[in-house]
Amino acid sequence: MSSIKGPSTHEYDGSNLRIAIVHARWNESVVDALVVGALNKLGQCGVKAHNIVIQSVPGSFELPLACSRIIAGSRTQNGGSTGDLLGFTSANTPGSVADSPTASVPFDAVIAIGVLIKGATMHFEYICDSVSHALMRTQLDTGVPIIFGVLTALNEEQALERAGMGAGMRHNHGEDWGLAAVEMATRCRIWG
Ligand code: DLZ
Repeated sequence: MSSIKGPSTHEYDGSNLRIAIVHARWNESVVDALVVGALNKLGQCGVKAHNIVIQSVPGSFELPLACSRIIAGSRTQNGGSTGDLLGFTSANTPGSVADSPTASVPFDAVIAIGVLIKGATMHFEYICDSVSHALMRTQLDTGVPIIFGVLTALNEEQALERAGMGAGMRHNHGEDWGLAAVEMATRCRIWG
């Protein structure tokens, strides 16, 4: 049976947009698939490879601060490498798009990607709650759309399915996040 879930698709032209992807490294194989899904959609929407910056952080708990600093850094830096924004290198980024030299142009949107899988303790609940609230607060404080690419899965199977890696559902939610980034970035330019 087909599903009614998900946004209706409306593709926007991303050829003038600058997008950052910030991803956690916990549950890395699933995260990598989601990042590739997002990259594929960004590419299909015309976002140029040199306008996509990828940074990683240890776990999902670190995503909000990283998004905040990356947005602030892109507003103040004067050229140079995006690796300077957080002091990271591109060594552990998945997919074919690595950190690239950038102009001093602010990001139009940031996609925050992480995979939280429930364990035996309350860790999951605390991180899910704090990360979702902090990402929302960061996008409202900065005015830059932050796409919520954090899977909050009750088990590994749920996470794999949502990254297009499961036995059943093959949809990769990273693709939705890529589309959402381009749409929100475009709309925010129009709204001013
Ligand atoms: C500690 C932890 C645990 C138990 N589980 C996850 C997870 O499923 N997904 C994830 O992205 N990160 C996890 N982490 C790491 C925390 O997000 C964070 O990196 C550490 O607590 C250090 O602040």
